[in-house]
Amino acid sequence: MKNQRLPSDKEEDYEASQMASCCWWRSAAKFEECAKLKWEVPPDLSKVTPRLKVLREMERLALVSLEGLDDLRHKLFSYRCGDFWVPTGGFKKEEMDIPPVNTILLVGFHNAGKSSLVNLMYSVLGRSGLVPFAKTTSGLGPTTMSMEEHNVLRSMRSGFCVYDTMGFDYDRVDECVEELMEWVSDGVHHKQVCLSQGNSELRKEELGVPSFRSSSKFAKRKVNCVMVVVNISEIWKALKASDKNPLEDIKALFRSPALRHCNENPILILTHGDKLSTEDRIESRLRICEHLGISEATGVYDIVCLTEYGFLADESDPVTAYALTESVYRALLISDRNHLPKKNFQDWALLVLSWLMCLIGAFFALLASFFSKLGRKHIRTL
Ligand SMILES: Nc1nc2c(ncn2[C@@H]2O[C@H](COP(=O)(O)OP(=O)(O)OP(=O)(O)O)[C@@H](O)[C@H]2O)c(=O)[nH]1
Ligand SMILES: [Mg+2]
Repeated sequence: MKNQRLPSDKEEDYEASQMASCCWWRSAAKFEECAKLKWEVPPDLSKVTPRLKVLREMERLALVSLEGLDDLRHKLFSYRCGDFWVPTGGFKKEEMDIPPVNTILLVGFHNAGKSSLVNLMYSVLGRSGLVPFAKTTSGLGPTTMSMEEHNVLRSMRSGFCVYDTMGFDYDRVDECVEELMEWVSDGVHHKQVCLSQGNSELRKEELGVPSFRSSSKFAKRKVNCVMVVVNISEIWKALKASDKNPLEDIKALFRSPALRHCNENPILILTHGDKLSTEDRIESRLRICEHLGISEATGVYDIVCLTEYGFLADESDPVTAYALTESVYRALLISDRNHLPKKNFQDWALLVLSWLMCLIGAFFALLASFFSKLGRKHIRTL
């Protein structure tokens, strides 16, 4: 659709009708108020309720999407890891420990839409058309069985990669959070099996033993930023049935100490919004953000991965395409802000010294236990 040539006035009409169909929030109650507030000088900030903030944020995305998408996409294309780093703490860039690529980890519960989000990234950022790269689920079982590294720009010079992970289980949140801690503290690699999730032996078989063995050859990546993907329609349905458990589980995941390692707050991606009415879609976003204790308008993106017709939203929906691109851009800003200085000689010396102290401590503990046993034996023989 984007490649069709139309006379300029028809092109404008087409763009206007296309925008109208993408701007689902404009039919919301209070939208008029949002528009009125825009023209108020100075704006009365006491009138800006959380609902109006969401509407304003959606309007912002719509406003910049047509002009800004190509610009932002170009920034991602030419991006090299560390480009968004800003000098802090008196260090030079070459003194910082900047990896070859930044790693964005997608996490969420089963069926949230993580793999669909990856496919949408390929489509919007990698201009791959509608070729699905990540396998999505249609049945009951989890589809993504191991970590999958994706270079969504499909470029050899890409400065970031995206990791699709296996969906978590609502019944086993504690285990999931523990495993997430391991991913964040130890790093992740392509084809890494998610062991705490269900039957790991079965999973190894499904992955194929040779590929499982060779998986250790894939580069280990430090997680630089996390995106939590949430099926907003699932949460809303549970809330309507007075079941707060899924919302609590999302909170346990979102606020887990593991995610505090990388950045202040993970980025929140809300999917499946197309399954809700406009009012429910806004209301559920407000409820989720309030429960998580985060702003409803910053660092949160409502991204429909699949339209009601089963197609990827891609560029035919400029607002979705822009929101997706901005979420990746934000993830890279966060990643580059959190690089640490390289270890210097003093750090290495301290590390070696601490290991040495541990060894000496263990040696003396061993000696103590040996001699105490010897002493007891000696007393018994007397
Ligand atoms: N209507 C609608 N369907 C979606 C959306 N996102 C994903 N889906 C569908 O939801 C189902 C689950 O999507 P996946 O992308 O496989 O979810 P996942 O999080 O990768 O699931 P696991 O790999 O099992 O953890 C698929 O049938 C998708 O087509 C969305 O925004 N709207
Ligand atoms: Mg998946």
